[in-house]
Amino acid sequence: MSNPSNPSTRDRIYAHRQDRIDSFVFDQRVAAVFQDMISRSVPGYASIIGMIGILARKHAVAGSNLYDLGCSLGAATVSMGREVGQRDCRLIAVDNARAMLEKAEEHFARHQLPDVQTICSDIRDVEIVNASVVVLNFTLQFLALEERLSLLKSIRAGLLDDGVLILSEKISGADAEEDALLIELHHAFKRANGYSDLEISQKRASLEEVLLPETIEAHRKRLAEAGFSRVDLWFQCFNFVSFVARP
Ligand code: GEK
Repeated sequence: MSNPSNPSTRDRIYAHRQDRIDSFVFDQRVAAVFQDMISRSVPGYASIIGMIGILARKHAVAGSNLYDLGCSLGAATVSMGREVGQRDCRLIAVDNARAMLEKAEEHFARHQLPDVQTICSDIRDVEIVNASVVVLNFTLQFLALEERLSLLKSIRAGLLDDGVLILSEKISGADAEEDALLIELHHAFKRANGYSDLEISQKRASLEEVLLPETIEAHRKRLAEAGFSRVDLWFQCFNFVSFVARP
């Protein structure tokens, strides 16, 4: 299962013992190894990216906007662009980490997607309009809990009647026992992908106050409160899930 990637882009950020673990930030160092980091850390990441393209193909309508909020290197945007092809849609990729967005722009050029609009901004400050597809692929989890509902409401307000929100999140289990099991399985997955126990524990400490997972139930409740009438869970592997939510 390990992924013998190019040594220069291999994620080794937490490989050495650090005296002090700072909170995780999406800086240049992370951007340089992000592809390797997310592939070896999120079970099913490649499948989710592929399926976002399939969902976009089903829901994208001509003349509408497709948003990738917290796009990182733009993998979901590329997947949508590939599937939506000649349809007259605008792809909009947003991230507040300049280092990520610069790499995303290179990625779009390499994939012949020169028309993607990139916006370096906090996703809370971007107005969602005329949207047939909105993607939050492992991004909402980085917002403070009290900021999540208003973002979902503004996405709901900007979605067309037949539009969809694709929301992927790291979750916590419904009770302590399930949570412990999911975490244990996730760590086993990371170990199988070549991360050491030291890397796993230091990364976990750095994310402690930055990535705030919630239960599936909490997500369903908030999505309903934001005005989504239908929420379906279409992917789960361990503590990683993805929902498709409709107005
Ligand atoms: C993928 N979707 O590969 N505003 C804008 N961007 C933000 C904010 C914010 N408030 N908070 C976090 N980000 C991607 C993976 S990574 C997930 C998403 C992970 C950005 C942050 O800069 C980073 O690029 C991204 O959200 C989260 O499909 O690293 O676990």
